[in-house]
Amino acid sequence: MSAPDAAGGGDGPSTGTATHCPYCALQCAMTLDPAPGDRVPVRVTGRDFPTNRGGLCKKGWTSAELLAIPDRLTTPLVRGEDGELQETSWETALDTLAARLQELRSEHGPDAVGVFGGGGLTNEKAYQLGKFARIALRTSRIDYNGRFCMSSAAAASTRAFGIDRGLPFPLTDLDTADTVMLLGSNVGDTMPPFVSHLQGARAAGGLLVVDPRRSSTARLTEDGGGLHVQPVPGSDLPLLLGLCHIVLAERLYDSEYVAARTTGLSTLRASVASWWPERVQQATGVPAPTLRALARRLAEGRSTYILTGRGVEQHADGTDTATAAINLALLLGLPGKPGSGYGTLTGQGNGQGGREHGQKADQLPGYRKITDPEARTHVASVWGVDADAIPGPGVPAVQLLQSAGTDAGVKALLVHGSNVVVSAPNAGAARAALARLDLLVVCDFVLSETARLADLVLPVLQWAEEEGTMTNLEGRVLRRRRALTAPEGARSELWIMAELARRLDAPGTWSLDPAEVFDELARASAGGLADYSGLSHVLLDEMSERGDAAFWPFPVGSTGTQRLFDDGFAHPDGRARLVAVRRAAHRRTAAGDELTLITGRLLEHYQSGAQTRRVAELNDARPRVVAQLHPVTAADRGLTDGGLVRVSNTRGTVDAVVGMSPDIRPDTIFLPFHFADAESANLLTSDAVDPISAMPEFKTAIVRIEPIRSPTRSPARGPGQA
Ligand SMILES: Nc1nc2c(c(=O)[nH]1)N[C@H]1C(S)=C(S)[C@@H](COP(=O)(O)OP(=O)(O)OC[C@H]3O[C@@H](n4cnc5c(=O)[nH]c(N)nc54)[C@H](O)[C@@H]3O)O[C@H]1N2
Ligand SMILES: Nc1nc2c(c(=O)[nH]1)N[C@H]1C(S)=C(S)[C@@H](COP(=O)(O)OP(=O)(O)OC[C@H]3O[C@@H](n4cnc5c(=O)[nH]c(N)nc54)[C@H](O)[C@@H]3O)O[C@H]1N2
Ligand code: SF4
Ligand SMILES: [Mo]
Repeated sequence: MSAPDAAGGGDGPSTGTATHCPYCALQCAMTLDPAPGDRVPVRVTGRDFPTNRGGLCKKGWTSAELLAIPDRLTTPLVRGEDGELQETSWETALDTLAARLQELRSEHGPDAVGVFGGGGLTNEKAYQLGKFARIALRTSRIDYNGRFCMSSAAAASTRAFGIDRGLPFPLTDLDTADTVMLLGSNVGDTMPPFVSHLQGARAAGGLLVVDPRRSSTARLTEDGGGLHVQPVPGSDLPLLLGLCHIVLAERLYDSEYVAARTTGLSTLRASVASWWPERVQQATGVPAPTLRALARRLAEGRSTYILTGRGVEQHADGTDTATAAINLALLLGLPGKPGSGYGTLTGQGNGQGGREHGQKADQLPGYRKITDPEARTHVASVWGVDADAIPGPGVPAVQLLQSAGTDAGVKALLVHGSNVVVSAPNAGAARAALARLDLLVVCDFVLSETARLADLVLPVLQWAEEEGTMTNLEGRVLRRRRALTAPEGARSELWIMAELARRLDAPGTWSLDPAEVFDELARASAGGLADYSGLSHVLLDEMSERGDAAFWPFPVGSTGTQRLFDDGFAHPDGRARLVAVRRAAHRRTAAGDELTLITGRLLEHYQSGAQTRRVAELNDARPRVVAQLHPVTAADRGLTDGGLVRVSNTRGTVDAVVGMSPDIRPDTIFLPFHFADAESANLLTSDAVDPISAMPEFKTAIVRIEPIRSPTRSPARGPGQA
């Protein structure tokens, strides 16, 4: 790698490059300085910034390792006749790919080619990918991994508020809160610097955590008299229906606010009438007095926030559950009232921007609907095509993957920024679907497990090697800056799209300059819900020099929007909708000796682990999959701490190390999903989806466990790691 060019960045005293972490949506600010002679090309320092206040988690501190990984891809790889991936030139790779795409298109029609994007892509790449799919490939079949992440919360926010910005307020608003309820969110591990924003609530004894595990976040309730409730996994909907019931029955709700700012109270009231606390206790395992205490604490707070994470959203009833959380917040009069609110914690680095600019099957840039004729006309004019040239809505991620290679599905798939064979639900079936494809193309900078299956692998730039923008969990648009030159051979995805578009005779312009692509994105988003039209790279740089923040919507002539709901909600009448939701009539629960499997994250690993399993310090700390099990459950099945357990169901089998811990319910087992192949938790998860959002059921599966008497592998690490 060549020397860093230490340009840019004003927020710190350092001369280095001011940028943000490659991983999660907190987008902690960091400075990258040249580290000559060191193994890593740049040194990472935390930079003062509202979300992280100079702090970084372990993943952030070690992120420069990624730039120096020994197995970095720098040459296109094509599957040879011997079945192995072998090096090829860019020219050959792109010529062959374009020809093959054209063949498949003329044989089966344009929808035979699909695109799978990612919430880690910059806004520029996400935007360009949506455009590339629609007018270069002319396919409707594009979706992305945000479907696995934010789709339920997004659907719930959209129907309640008319808009979806994960946090409709700056994160620092939480600092002075005295009451914060976190539902299915483990920020202690998933966004460690976030915890500093919970100080006020902790000090006031108002941190309320709902999680079937005593997670590191749940533990934060122990010092200040907060409350942790440990419901049966997947029972959050009845829990929230019950809290709404209590709030209404005990007249704890804000009747003035509800009358002035919402619609739908009478239907909501009827829908929760039968969810009295004793019935909820039965459904959730949470004692009725605790439910009452929770409701009262929420209502008593001077400054109260309700926040949801994936634990409540990644279910087949995730949209309704998030909706029930919003209903509770609305009854309490929180959204849009100073010092209180509702939000969902976006996960991926650009999980927010990634869901605004057209990677989603039903979406055009600016959070526009692809079925809206006006939106189509506007975007078509920016793209330089007729509105008719833009295909209609495609299919959501699970369907896109699982139908691959069938008559109804795509024959080719281009993957940008996701390691789907590890992270998709029912991973065995997903892998089989990918194997049916005529053509799998993966753009990545490492040979991820998905790239290993590809017919063609294209090596791309990473994080500190390119310019761009990210939109963090608050809707704050940030500059990601280049700190060093990419290794010879790796190419920007903007370049790949431009080269393919040219070979496919696509209309439109295909700039290689992220600043230009951003300007086009800004024009395409103008007038949409997520309006970026007043922004540019230059303005963002100037604003960060001054310490100003750019929250969308940011139309031309504005200064952006820190708090979304001060003057009303985004429905035409300005009111939020209370949406009555019901518990699904039937959901199979664990019976007999079955357990409920929940899945989630560890501090040290990120997502499919494609990146963090390559960082020595992180991988040494968590080298393999550990199943968190209650000691009583373990003893009952003859399992010992550090021994091996086989976890299985009709979909698959995972062998894991037993990590005994009293922090989990005895009827529940937890597996992190960061590990691959035979250790992949998703071999066990179901691809049943939420009917509204198409979010898969990652957070509850039914499994059986048994000890493995004669271990095939010896555990690499000792006990207690789950
Ligand atoms: N270290 C690390 N940090 C990350 C990521 C990562 O992979 N690793 N990924 C980023 C991304 S993309 C995301 S989306 C976020 C996710 O951030 P979180 O939502 O905080 O992460 P999870 O661990 O998936 O789930 C949170 C909690 O939900 C609980 N849970 C499971 N089932 C249920 C249930 O039925 N009900 C309730 N109430 N809780 C349940 C789990 O026990 C877990 O503690 O993290 C981001 N940050
Ligand atoms: N069981 C279970 N499964 C889950 C979840 C769960 O809680 N439980 N959570 C779900 C959630 S919330 C999410 S967000 C998904 C995430 O799961 P994935 O979509 O698999 O996410 P990553 O592991 O981040 O994969 C990103 C891949 O893209 C590469 N990459 C990074 N940046 C770029 C880029 O700019 N361009 C390109 N082309 N490639 C890039 C990385 O090297 C990596 O291989 O997993 C979902 N799966
Ligand atoms: S919390 Fe997220 S953004 Fe911050 S350093 Fe850790 S991974 Fe990076
Ligand atoms: Mo996510």
